Order: sequence, then C-alpha cells, then structure tokens
Amino acid sequence: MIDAQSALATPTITRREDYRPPDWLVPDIALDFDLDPATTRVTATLDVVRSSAHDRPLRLDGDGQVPLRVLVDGAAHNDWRMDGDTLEIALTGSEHRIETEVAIHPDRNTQLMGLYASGGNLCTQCEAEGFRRITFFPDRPDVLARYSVKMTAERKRFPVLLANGDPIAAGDAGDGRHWAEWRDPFPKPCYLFAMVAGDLSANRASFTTMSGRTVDLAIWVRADDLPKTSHALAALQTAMAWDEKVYGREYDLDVFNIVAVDDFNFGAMENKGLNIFNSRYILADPDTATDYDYDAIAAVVAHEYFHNWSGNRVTCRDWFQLSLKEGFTVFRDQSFSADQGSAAVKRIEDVRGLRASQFPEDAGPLAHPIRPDSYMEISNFYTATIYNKGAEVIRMMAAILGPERFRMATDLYFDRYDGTAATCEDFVRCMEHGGGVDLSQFRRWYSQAGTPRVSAALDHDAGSGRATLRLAQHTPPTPGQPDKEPFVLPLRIKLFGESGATLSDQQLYMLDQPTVAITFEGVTEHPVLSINRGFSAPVIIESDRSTDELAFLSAHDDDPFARYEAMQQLMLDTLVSAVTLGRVEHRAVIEAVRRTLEDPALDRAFVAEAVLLPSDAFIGDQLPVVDPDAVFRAREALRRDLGKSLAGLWRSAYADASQPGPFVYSPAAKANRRMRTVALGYIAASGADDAASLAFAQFESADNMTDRQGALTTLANGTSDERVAALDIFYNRYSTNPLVLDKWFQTQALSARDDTPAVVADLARHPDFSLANPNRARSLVGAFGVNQRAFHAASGAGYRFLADHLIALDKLNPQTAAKLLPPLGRWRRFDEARAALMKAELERILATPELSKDLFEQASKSLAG
Ligand code: B3K
Ligand code: ZN
Repeated sequence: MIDAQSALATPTITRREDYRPPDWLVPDIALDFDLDPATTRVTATLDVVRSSAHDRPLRLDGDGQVPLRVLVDGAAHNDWRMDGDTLEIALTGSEHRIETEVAIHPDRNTQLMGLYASGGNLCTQCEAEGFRRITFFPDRPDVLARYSVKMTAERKRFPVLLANGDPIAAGDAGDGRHWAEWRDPFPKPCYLFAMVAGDLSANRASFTTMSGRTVDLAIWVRADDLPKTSHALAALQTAMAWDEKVYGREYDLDVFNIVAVDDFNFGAMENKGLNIFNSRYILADPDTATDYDYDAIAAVVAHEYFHNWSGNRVTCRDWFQLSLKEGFTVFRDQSFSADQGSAAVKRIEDVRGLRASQFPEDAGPLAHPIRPDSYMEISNFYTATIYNKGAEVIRMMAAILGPERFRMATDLYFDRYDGTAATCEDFVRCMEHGGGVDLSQFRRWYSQAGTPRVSAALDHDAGSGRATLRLAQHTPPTPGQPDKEPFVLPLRIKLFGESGATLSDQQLYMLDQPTVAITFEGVTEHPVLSINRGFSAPVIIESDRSTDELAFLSAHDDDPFARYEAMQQLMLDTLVSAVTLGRVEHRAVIEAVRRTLEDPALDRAFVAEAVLLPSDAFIGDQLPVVDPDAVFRAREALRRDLGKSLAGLWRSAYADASQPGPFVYSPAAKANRRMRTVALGYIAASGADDAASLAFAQFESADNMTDRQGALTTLANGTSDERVAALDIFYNRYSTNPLVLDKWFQTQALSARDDTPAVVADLARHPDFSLANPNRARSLVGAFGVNQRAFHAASGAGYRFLADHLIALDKLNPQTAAKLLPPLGRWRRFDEARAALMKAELERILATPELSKDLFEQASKSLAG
C-alpha cells in the first residue's frame, strides 16, 4: 500500500514560519532488525529527553505501520494512541527509554523509500521522510541521535550486512542466520540512517587522511560488476584529497562504504559512512559508459562524499533549509570537477544545465525561492532551484568574498555549526563574519524566486572619450510573489576595443539598484561590452550588442565562458529572427563557427561546445509563445547550412579527432571524442550521401560507448537503413545490461524524427520497459518529456502519453512520478490549442482517485500557476 491521498482532500501545507524546536530529543537509539524481504521485524529502543518544561506527549512519526508493542522504561505501557500515522505516548518524567516493535514488508515497497528490495538485496533510502516507514521516530532533521544497529539475516542470501559508522561485532545466529552490529559515533538525523543486506562484493582501497589516519574504502556491487568500479573508487580518493586541500575537511570514520543498487529514486545518497548509489553513478567501463557518464560518476561520488561535512557534520534544521546542504555541496562538486579538467567547459556545461532545468522552473508555475516558505510534499523540492540555483548563490558569495576570505568564512561555518542542525541564515552570517562583508540585501536571493533580467546598454561619446553603461534589473512575478525587490548582482564586466585592445580592465560590479549608469573615461575607440563573464550572476542579460559585436567577442573575448556566450547569443538572435520574422540570415553564425573551428589556439573541448547550437527548448524560452515546429525547422535549417557551408572543416575536424589509439579517459581524449561526434552530427545535417555509412562505420568500429552512442544518436535522428540496423545491434549487444538499455530507450525518446511520438508509444509496450525501475521510467517517459517537438506534437498525443504514464507510475512510486510532471505545467508558454490540451491532462491527473500528495501538489500548482 502506498500512502494515498484522496483527490478531493487537500494535503496539509507545512510552513517555514511554523518551525518549533523539538519537544523531545533522542540522544541515543538502538535498532534491531530481524531481516527478511517478506516481513522484517524492527525493534527500536529510543532514549528520549524532554527538551524543555512542557507537558506535551512524545510524538513519533510513522507511515502505515502500527506498533506491535510499546514499552516505556522496560514495562508494557498502555498510555499511547495513534493519531493518524503518528504514535503518541504520554510520558511523565523528563527522561525515558521507549521500545517499539513493528513489522514491515520490504518486497512490497515499490515507493523505494524506507527499507526495500532491489535485485535480491535489501537497502534503505530515508531522505527526506523515509525513516518513518522503517520505525517510529521523530522524523525531522533537527533530532540528532547516536545509532547502534544490529542486523540478523539469512547468511546465504545476505552474506554482507552493512550500516552507518564502524563495524563493532558479528556472529552466527544459528539456523543458517548471522548477525552484525554497527555503531555510528556521530549524532545524526534519521534521514542519514542506512542499512544494506545482500550478496555483494567489494572493490577495496584505502585513504590516508591529512592527520595520518587510514580509512578503509569499499565499493560494494554484484560480483560481476566489480571490474566496473575502479573509476568510482579512484574518484572517491581524489575527492577525499581535494576536500582536505581546498576546504581543510578530513574524513572522520575508519570505514567509508558505497553500495550500488539498480532501483533508486535519484542519483545517490550521502548516508553517514554508507553512501547508497544508483548503479548508474558507480558502474563504468569503456564499453558501457560514455565520457559523460564517467564525468557524472566522479561528480556524484564527490558530491556525496562532500556531504560528509556539508550536510552530515553540519546538517539542516528543517527541510526549508535544504539548499544549505545541497546548494553548497553542488557548488563544491562543481569546483571539484572544474579542477579535474577544463574549468571553462565545466562552467559551460553547468550553465547549460541551469538554463535547461532551473530557468524554466523559475519562469513557471512551480517557481520557488532557494529557501521555500511552504510545501505539501518535501520530495517535490529536490529541484534545480534548490540544487543548482542554490549553488549559484554560494558561487556569488564566494566571488564577493574572494578565495581567501571565502575559505575563512567556510572554516568558521564548519567550526561554529559542527554537530548541529543549522539554517541558511547561519551560513550567510558566517559569510559575513568570516568574510567581513554585509550581505543584508544579498539575502533576497534566499527569499525571492524568479530569474532576474538585466538590460545593458553601452553609449560611447567619441569626443569626450566617455562611455556610459546603463544597467537595469527587473525580476518577473512568480507565484505568490508579484513584486520583487532589487537583488545584489555581482557582474564581471570588461570593455574591449574593436582592435582587440582592453579599454577597461575586468571589474566585479555589484548591481544592487533597479537602474544604474556606470561611466568609463578614456575610452578612445568604440567599446564592446563583455558582461556577466564566467556567468558571475545567474541572470538573463538583455543587451543591445550588434551582430558584429557578438561576432567580435566570439572570436576575441579572453574569458572562455564569455566567448561561448557571445556565440550562443549570436545563434539565438539568428534563430529567433528566423522564427519570428522569417528572416534567414545565417552568415554571421557560419563565419563565427568557421573562425572557432580554425583557431588553433583553442582547446578542442571548448570548440566542440562552442559550435553547438542552442537546444530547441532554450530557443523556445526566448519566444513570447513557443512554436515547437517553427523552432525545430529554424534550427534544422541552420544546422544544415552550417553542415554544408563548412563541409570541409567538419571533415577535417572529424579526421583530426579520429586518430586511432586505445581508449583513454583523459581530458584530451575526451575532447577528441566529443569533437568527433559533434562533427559527425554536422556532416549528417548537411545531407551528405555518405553520412549514414560514416556514422555506421563509427558505430561498428568504436571501442568505447562515447563513440558508439554518438554514432547511434546521429543515426537515430535520421531515416537511413543503417538506423534500424544500428538500433538492433545495440539492443542485442546490451540486452542484459540495464544501464545501457536505458540509453537505447533514451536515444529513441530524444530523436528528432517525425515519428518519435509513435515510436515512444511502441517502446512503452516493449517487454524491457517497466515503470517499476526509476532509471527505465526516466529513460523513456522522462526523456520524451524534454523532447520539445515530439512532446508538443499538435495532436496532444505526447501530453496524453505522459499523463497516462504518470497516473500509472503514481500507484507505484509517487516521488518519481511527480518528478516527471513539470513539462505538462508549461502550458502558459504555448498556443491556446496546446495549452488547452495540456490543461486537460493536468485536470485528468487531478481527477484520478487516490492520487499521491506528491503528484497532487505538482499537478494542482501547475494548473493554477
Ligand atoms: N541528498 C540526496 C537526495 C535525496 C533526495 C530525496 N528525495 C542526494 C544528494 O543530493 O546528494
Ligand atoms: Zn546532495
């Protein structure tokens, strides 16, 4: 049974302003698990302490269970009652020992929250509120307890028994069963509890910390998968060393375990000393994982590891503070990844991700500040806003403070709040005290939603040599926030002369007023404005820069991000005028791409990103009303023109990037592979006769998944016979590897072909398709939802498909269903006919009996917004 919500009842709203400290603390808890997939018995012994002089009862959260018994101080106790799912126990003293026992059913747990079965093993997921599905407890992050955990299970099926902290003892329990005991000395909130029982093998290594302690590291997977764990293990060691060097943070237990499971609601989980991962963020070898996968694995391993300090040692007071740990930890993992390869390309990828997922969120019905004020279901707030915009907000503070003062401020934060549950306000105060700055107005980033728009106009008076830059900021209304106060926007600005000379050195300008005029003296030639360099503020810049100026910056700006940005703007301007005015003028883009391809000084990894056109969705975001077909046609026309006009350059880029050699995962080799597939895409776009055979040859001869999938994607977008052959070969070769099969589904769901909606509908009936596995559901239903043209087919078939699958998935796994809803909520951005079809599907979802509160919240807000 999932917790069902009647479609008619409105779920309760939790509000930030209602926060009250806990009535009862739980300094210690002992858990005893008698494990079995069908029925697991959980005995919990809680030492509870009244937190102040009050007479309120002890209230322990549950979810679906009833206590089989309740003991207080060792004796049966009758003064308890169930208030819905909450166990309420009347207590007289200030300290008591409470013992409860429940029975739970891991193999019936399709929500994958609490204790569940995956691939024959048992594992847990507790964040945010899954612990209450395991046992009765005050399930809130500001109740920190020391855990000791005993597990007993059948030895043959579950030879490995893991929990948080350090292993204490193990032994035989008779009857083919065995037991193990673990203890975590660090008090933690229950969302960080974890336990795993399974038939697993470990890839082991060790790490010597800065103070000379040895930590035993292990990554646990199915024995067959062991060879695919070396990349993740190396990334873990690199991340541990990086956190010592950059933040002075040392690991604190004797062991650090990671377990990979196939059924997981998101990427991974930072449970203290026992991270649990979606196997897609652990398993990699050249044959099955792309460079993108390798990078993502290192980033997620680092992210979860970094949480040991930003999240675990210092945790969140309540779930409204989620960005305290997530925004900061994303910023830390982004900085880590930037240090491992090309920082410029990493910044480009991060900003592209922000624009693809966070900007639309900020512009739509689900917009919320990085510190929300209310929620119905907290699982719905693990969003791009909390994570990625949250990271941008930390990045801005780091830029304002500068590296040394930022480090002093983070030291102060870790020092001051170690072992406690803190707030975003606590963090900002540390930035102020440690950094010696006043962030009063800056705090608006925590309370106001929406993406600020900054208009920038530069005037030059040649006679006086004075240039005036007029900046104005405006943030559009978001749900519940009609009027916005001005933000503090740190903007990196530089002026170039058209000769390439620097007319004004880079400065970090703090825009904190609605409008401002900045003057530059001694500007002797026509200045070109380079603004928001490095994407120093997460805003939309609206500038009056001409095509020539953008072309100049795309060739000469010395900030690689700004250079990329100028190219993107040039492409966007070209595509938007093709869509809105029907004006097809591709010359400037073609010349800019030509210069970039021909510039020998540029890193190939950068070139491969810079020559890519903006996505359909991002082009759509620039239009008052999105016309998905017109956007697609305009983009395809420009791609074809680029392919044809620069045919020779694509061929030589392809050849240069195809130098033979064994697979290596290095920045240079990655850049080559990226360039090869980008060039192949343009060769195919040009309509060249040999494009399909070239792609097929790459597909067949590839010794790695990056090249193979790159070729498959190119073929999957086209109409050649090779497409069918390649899809079949790929399927047969990888039919037993679920992670690669996900790619097979995803590539088809993202295809630019006209028949994608029909293909996707067929794939949903494929024997390998299942909604029960979140990765598989996302690979088809999730990918289709972001394929702008296919999803928004005028018939409304795409909307119906998504709604059908969300309704079905909600019965199994509401959290994953709710995550896939946002594309339907974007109806205000489309024409009336599409908007009406989208709204009808949202209404159909809302009319579904026993809808979860997860899906109810997303659908009702999407309809209202
Ligand atoms: N903290 C987890 C996310 C939990 C999501 C719960 N719905 C992983 C992470 O951000 O590192
Ligand atoms: Zn995180």
